[in-house]
Amino acid sequence: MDSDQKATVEMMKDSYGLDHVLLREPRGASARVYLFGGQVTSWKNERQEELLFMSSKALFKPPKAIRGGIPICFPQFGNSGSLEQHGFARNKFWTIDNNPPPLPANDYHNKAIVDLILKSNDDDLKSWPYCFELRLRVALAPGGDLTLISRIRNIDSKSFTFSFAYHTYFCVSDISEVRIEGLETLDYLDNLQDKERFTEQSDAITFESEVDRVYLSTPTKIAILDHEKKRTFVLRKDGLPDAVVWNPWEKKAKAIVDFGDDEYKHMLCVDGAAIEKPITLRPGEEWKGRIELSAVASSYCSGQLDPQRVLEG
Ligand code: TA6
Repeated sequence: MDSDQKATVEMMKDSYGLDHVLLREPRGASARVYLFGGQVTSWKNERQEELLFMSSKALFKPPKAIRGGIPICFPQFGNSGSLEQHGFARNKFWTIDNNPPPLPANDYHNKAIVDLILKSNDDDLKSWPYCFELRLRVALAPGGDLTLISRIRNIDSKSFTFSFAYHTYFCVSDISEVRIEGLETLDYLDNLQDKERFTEQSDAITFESEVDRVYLSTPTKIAILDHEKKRTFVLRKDGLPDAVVWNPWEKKAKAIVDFGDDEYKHMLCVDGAAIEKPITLRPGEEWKGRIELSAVASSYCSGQLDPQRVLEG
């Protein structure tokens, strides 16, 4: 597509018969959003490089969640109580939202956009007895920035409380050459040590073994620097105070059926999330949580790039 063309939104079916939407912007970037799970499964830059991790063993067989991309974790992150791990939103079929929130022209000029919705049904009510509407807007901007906005409305007659995460699998060249900037000095809950609370001591997060943490009260912007690819992912978030950082490393990777034994080397989950302080909505109230992902060239090589500049830019 050349630059004077418009952004496009195409309904497609994959080889498994699953419906998805292909978003393309004029300079060639694209994103795929599956109606199953309301899940972004692909985000490519103008050079058709895949920026999100998708396991080669991912099962596109509902109701099993697709291993990769950006699964939506709602109404819970984690596995407490009667709900399945990370809730049921990623295991359900969503539909195109025919009554989407307004599209302010200046926000969405020439962006490729799809609006999806998941409404509570009788089956959901058995495991989570609250009526809700979960809307997801996915917008691909000229140049390739990807925005996800979720809106959760309580349409019940009683309040409910939930936690939420965009469980984002970034594609990285080599996890041992990746660092995260923006979480230093923060407290985190360590899922590998019974969710015990610690304070991050290092001036950047690097990876030599399994990491499974929820960083608390994190900044709006987090940078993920891929040294080998000279690429920095910038995650901007609103309404999502926490950030999950997860890499299963070798032993855990081998134990996950829909995950290749060596794939831990090429992925890193950094999730915009609301976990420490679950959100309570009274009847009629709505919550909104947003992430914006961008991938910028970074000449980060032994300190040349000032990560702080990326975070402040
Ligand atoms: O903190 C991230 C995490 O909860 C890990 O413990 C691991 O279970 C990961 O999510 C993947 O979960 P899933 O249900 O997608 O296999």
